[in-house]
Amino acid sequence: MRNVRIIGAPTDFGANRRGVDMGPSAIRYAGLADELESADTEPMDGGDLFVPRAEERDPDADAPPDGRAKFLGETAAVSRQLGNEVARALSNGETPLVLGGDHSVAIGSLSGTAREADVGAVWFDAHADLNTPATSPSGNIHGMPLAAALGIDEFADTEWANAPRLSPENIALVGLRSVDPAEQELLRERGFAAYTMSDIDEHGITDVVEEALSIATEGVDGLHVSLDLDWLDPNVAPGVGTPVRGGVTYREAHSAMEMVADTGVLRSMELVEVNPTLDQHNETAELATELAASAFGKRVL
Ligand code: 4U7
Ligand code: MN
Ligand code: MN
Ligand code: MN
Repeated sequence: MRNVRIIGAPTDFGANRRGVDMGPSAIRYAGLADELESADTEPMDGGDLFVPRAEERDPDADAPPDGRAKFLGETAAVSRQLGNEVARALSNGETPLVLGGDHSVAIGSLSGTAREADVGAVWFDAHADLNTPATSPSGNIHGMPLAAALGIDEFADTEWANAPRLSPENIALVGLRSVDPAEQELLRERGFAAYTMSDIDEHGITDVVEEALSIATEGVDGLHVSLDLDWLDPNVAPGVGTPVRGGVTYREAHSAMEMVADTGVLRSMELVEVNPTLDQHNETAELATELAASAFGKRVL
């Protein structure tokens, strides 16, 4: 039986709408542990990491020389902690399930999961999260984690962000519908496997996710799944900070997560960007728990 190590990372300073720091609580209250048990796994809750409050810090205290990355020092501290927790869980034979928090927590998950093994990743998100401090329109680090983990540009020598064994050829982004100009250029130049909502319209969710998973798992030891709840349409996932219309449906999302389970190589996962203050009756957190169960192998029959 798979032991799932739940690690809460209640950040919200990586995003500009406050409230995603309540994500870990909302996801737990929505019944995460029961859902994971129904997927025949053994949930082990490690509690939450210490995360400073935005109110007590100056967002620009550690601003980079060019461009903007708000709360850079705080993000570095959380990433280091989380990287170590993820690596520790893996070395105990557990599967880390990180609960965000905003998507900047992916920096820590990726750095921890790609420390002792070659790892590929699928990024289920409306956004590409490939900005850097110089290209970011917002300065919010939740729009930068993939660039940070890959050491792109200004992130080349931020050692806390580095995911040493994450290979760029094994990254696939799925469900894109809001991509900034600099991100478009990066996606084209570096040749990441990127699938837009139009690709899903045209080829269907199963073909797209099958291709994404085969790219992400080719020749690596394990798969990291980053699930930003804004991947789904805001009609089914209203409780997110940066909703974008035209996302995947409830069934498409489950289908994708079931395909993740079928790879048999899921190594680590995160559920991010759940914002209970914008939600209706905690339904986005509930959805997150159900999708996690599907990814961990829950089946009807
Ligand atoms: B999320 C944005 F400009 N690209 O960088 C930015 F549109 O983790 C949004 O995917 C980032 O929710 C969204 O600020 C980050 C913006
Ligand atoms: Mn994201
Ligand atoms: Mn997003
Ligand atoms: Mn096509």
